Amino acid sequence: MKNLFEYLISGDRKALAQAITLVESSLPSHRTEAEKLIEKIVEQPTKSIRVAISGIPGVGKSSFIEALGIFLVEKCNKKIAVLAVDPSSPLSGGSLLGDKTRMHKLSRSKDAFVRPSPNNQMLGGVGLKTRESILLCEASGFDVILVETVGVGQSETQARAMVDFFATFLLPETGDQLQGLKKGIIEISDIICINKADEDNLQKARQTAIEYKTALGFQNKQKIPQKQVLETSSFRPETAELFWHTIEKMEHEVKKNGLWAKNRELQKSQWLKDTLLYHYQKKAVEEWAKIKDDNFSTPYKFTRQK
Ligand SMILES: Nc1nc2c(ncn2[C@@H]2O[C@H](COP(=O)(O)OP(=O)(O)O)[C@@H](O)[C@H]2O)c(=O)[nH]1
Ligand SMILES: [Mg+2]
Repeated sequence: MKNLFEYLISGDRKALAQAITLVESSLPSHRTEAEKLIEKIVEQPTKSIRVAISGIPGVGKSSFIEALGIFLVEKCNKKIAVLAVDPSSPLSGGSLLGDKTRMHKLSRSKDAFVRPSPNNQMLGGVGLKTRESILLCEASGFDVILVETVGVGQSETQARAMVDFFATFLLPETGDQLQGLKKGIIEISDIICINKADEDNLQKARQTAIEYKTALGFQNKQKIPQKQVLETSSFRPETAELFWHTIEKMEHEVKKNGLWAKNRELQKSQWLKDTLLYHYQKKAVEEWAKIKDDNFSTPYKFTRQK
């Protein structure tokens, strides 16, 4: 009889779902099994590309992923996996459900796999399980892994360290409220998408795109890959196509000059860091629960003894 690993690499959909559930489980026996499985699959060669789609809730990430995914499946003959990381999911329980319905056609395609990643309270938790899920999707034969993530603080930095290319989605809004955001977004992103560039928003989107292009400035001309600002809309499939051609061009450039491999090494190093953080934080919580001493005015003595 075939085992989970064999079913997984043969592209069996149920095995992939089962394997992701296994890596998401916090039961120690599942953890051991999950680690063995991951150790086995990293030996497999993969040809995948990992792309993060980041932005505030409501900016249109899921709708755009639906348009992009359908283009990739139907026109490029690709197999697409979508992992949605939503750190706010316990609060906005409906949003992941919403995502599935926004990706209605894609989730039913035989060449697509759509999976929300649950929140994990622990530092490094979200990153760890998503990274492992990416590896599982790759082992299962998916060519493109899209990671949908809410662009806030730590989750954004974590997602950046898991992918080959990072796209930030913004709404067409010009003016001062954007100024503070620009630097961080520009640093972290390969592509900035001014989304919902359609209907009444077209003019405003163009204006916003100009602002971001100006903010990118001359320096960007010497960069590899050059950061891009695009006007996108899930109502305009040609913008999903443009998005993908932009990614392909960047992929070609970074593969040519060795940055691709370097970035994958960084991703691996960050995986180690997240794993250590996860491990030691768990240990710290255990230790904290054991400390009965309530005779202290500051907690420093507990770390000084080490
Ligand atoms: N005008 C316009 N509305 C959009 C577009 N994409 C999504 N929306 C709407 O914006 C809302 C949020 O979309 P969703 O894809 O769930 O955003 P997410 O939270 O970033 O994943 C929904 O009501 C969509 O119908 C777009 O390209 N143009
Ligand atoms: Mg969404």
